[in-house]
Amino acid sequence: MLGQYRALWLNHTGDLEVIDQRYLPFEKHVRVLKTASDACEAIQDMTVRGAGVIGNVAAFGVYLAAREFAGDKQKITQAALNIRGARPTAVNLMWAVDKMLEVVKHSDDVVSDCKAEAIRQTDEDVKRTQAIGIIGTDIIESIMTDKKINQFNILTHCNAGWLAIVDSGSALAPIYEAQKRGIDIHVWVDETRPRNQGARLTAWELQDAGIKHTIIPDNTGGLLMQQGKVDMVITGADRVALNGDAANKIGTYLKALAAKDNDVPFYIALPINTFDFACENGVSDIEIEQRDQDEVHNMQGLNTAGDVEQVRITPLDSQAANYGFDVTPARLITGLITEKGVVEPNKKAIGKLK
Ligand code: RI2
Repeated sequence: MLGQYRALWLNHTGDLEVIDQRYLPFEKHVRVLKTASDACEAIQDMTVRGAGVIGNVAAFGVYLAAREFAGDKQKITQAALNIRGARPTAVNLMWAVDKMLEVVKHSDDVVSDCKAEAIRQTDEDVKRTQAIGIIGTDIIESIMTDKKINQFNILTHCNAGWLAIVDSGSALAPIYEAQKRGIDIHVWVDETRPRNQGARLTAWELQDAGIKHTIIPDNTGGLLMQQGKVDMVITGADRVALNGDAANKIGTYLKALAAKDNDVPFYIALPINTFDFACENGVSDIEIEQRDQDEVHNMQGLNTAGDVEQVRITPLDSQAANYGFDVTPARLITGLITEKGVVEPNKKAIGKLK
């Protein structure tokens, strides 16, 4: 298995190796990152993605800068700030770089201390995701008991699995834990246009783990909820504000609206470093990334000869808009599943986690 369920690792020369997620599920490529600008580019071009893994690659990127600039704190800091600006929405990126900058500031052995801190941050994520898995699965079990059902249908959007945060993901962590507990679980996988992280990455992860799943076009969830075919919606998050509003992949908000209208529990799973305690109001204050319109115009897939090919799917002269994220208001969220337990989406409860 690629990366043994980690999306990134250091190789024997101290370079960072990452699974190049742009090629999955058709091809398996590992990309080697040797410099801070390699790390920055890998975040921007979405070689790596997912809030947690973006944070980890950023942290290792600062270590790569420390190595490249032989401990020159001024140059390392400039490189770290470039990485910090690589993508605007996922707050784990800023959180990780700020921690690294603290290390840079106070260290007498910057290269080795940066390396140790990046490893520590990544290892901490493993523990966080495992706790999220256990807490989330307890919720699944209690819904199953209440509804007296033997099979659990869960809907997820985008990819918040081990490719997104090591090593069992945020939203997918309870699904992996449910499988371990022998729960009969089935996952509705939103394809997640335009980059198809659901159809390409979540489906790949679930297939690899032997978990039952069905890929659905993004607009299918409402119908399935009306028909009683969804017991819970769970997604990851890129940034959650102090008031409980949650930024996640574009389309999440519409799923939350449909869930509310159909009394389906809607949970967001996130490690505590995905909270932005300085952001009072998510809907008005979280910056939404806008990406190149070519991601909407073009799709990549296997042609009939079995080769990966990119095709244009829109009229040549049409314009497209490509907003990467939306913000789900706290009032639509049933609960925030964190490594410290289930947190109510409001300022009072979130403020206690600071
Ligand atoms: P974790 C993704 O964005 C999605 O919004 C997804 O829910 C999130 O990152 C997962 O991150 P993108 O980076 O919460 O694919 O699992 O644009 O860390």
